[in-house]
Amino acid sequence: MEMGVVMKSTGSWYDVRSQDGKTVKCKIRGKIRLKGLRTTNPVAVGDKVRFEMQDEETGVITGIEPRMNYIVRRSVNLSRAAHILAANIDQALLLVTLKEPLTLPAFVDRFLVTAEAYHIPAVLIFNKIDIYSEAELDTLRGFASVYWDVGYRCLEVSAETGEGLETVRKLLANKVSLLSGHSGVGKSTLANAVDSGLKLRTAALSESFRMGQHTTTFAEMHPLSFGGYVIDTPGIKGFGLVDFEKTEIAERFPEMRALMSGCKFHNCVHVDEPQCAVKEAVEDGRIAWTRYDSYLKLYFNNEAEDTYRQNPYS
Ligand SMILES: Nc1nc2c(ncn2[C@@H]2O[C@H](COP(=O)(O)OP(=O)(O)OP(=O)(O)O)[C@@H](O)[C@H]2O)c(=O)[nH]1
Ligand SMILES: [Mg+2]
Ligand SMILES: [Zn+2]
Repeated sequence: MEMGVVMKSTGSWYDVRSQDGKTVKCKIRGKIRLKGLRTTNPVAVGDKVRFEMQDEETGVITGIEPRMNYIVRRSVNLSRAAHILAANIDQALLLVTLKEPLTLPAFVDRFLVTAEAYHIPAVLIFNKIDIYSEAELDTLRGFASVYWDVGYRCLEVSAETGEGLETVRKLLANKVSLLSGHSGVGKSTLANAVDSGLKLRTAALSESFRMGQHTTTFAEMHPLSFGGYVIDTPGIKGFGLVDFEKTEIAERFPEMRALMSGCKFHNCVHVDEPQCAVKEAVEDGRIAWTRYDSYLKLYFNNEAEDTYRQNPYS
């Protein structure tokens, strides 16, 4: 028996990197199920697994080590089953662009709420800053300041010009980092730009639209030449939450969590209760209305909003 880490999962085959650094194609033997969690993928990228060689080249996964954490999303339109994006990650980097393509606050907030739920530090990477006009940069910075104020680290970068990439390298070094964000925000391009040893496939937006699919089609973990790993993932459209109690949602907004004890009612859900410290903070601007709006959408399960068409920044 050997131990390894799942680097890639393509349906029924998994690339497992063994401790001596070789990659073995593995299948799963029988049923591997985690208690409680109904997922479309029993084994995810980042999972530490036990495997046995079956023949010279291929192996069989016989068990998974307990996960330190995992980040999960619910398929928005399909089966609504949970999909584990990755397991055992140190941090989640969300790439955000306000154009080409447009990323909405509701999407960012859903992602952050999920990361909070699994206690995974999240960083917002504003990529493609080379394509913004001065006025658009102002809008971008206003948007970023909302998250900065809450306590999230925000970086402005350009995978194209190289701006900000040294900071990204420092952030990634010796950690396992998940790269997430809509299709076309530049996840694979950024990975290639920080580590010239990586040769991930990228494509212009128009191309990937024409192809009707994402350029990156499977999550894959890549070792970085300067230490650590990045997990490049296919772009996601919507981000459905999994298994949340309604009363837990506000706790996933750090700025609401900090004020909740000031609400008159201990079971306040910050919707229409009187003397609600959260609503008061929204009214006087200490909590951003976009964040509160995202909270309400989550609270009322209004998922369609993730993909609406109008541009709230214009
Ligand atoms: N101008 C500019 N273009 C960029 C930047 N980063 C990426 N791009 C371009 O954006 C397009 C999409 O980049 P990808 O890296 O394929 O995007 P992705 O997020 O990996 O997309 P999926 O794999 O479909 O999820 C490509 O044409 C890149 O060249 C940037 O900082 N500035
Ligand atoms: Mg990609
Ligand atoms: Zn309240």
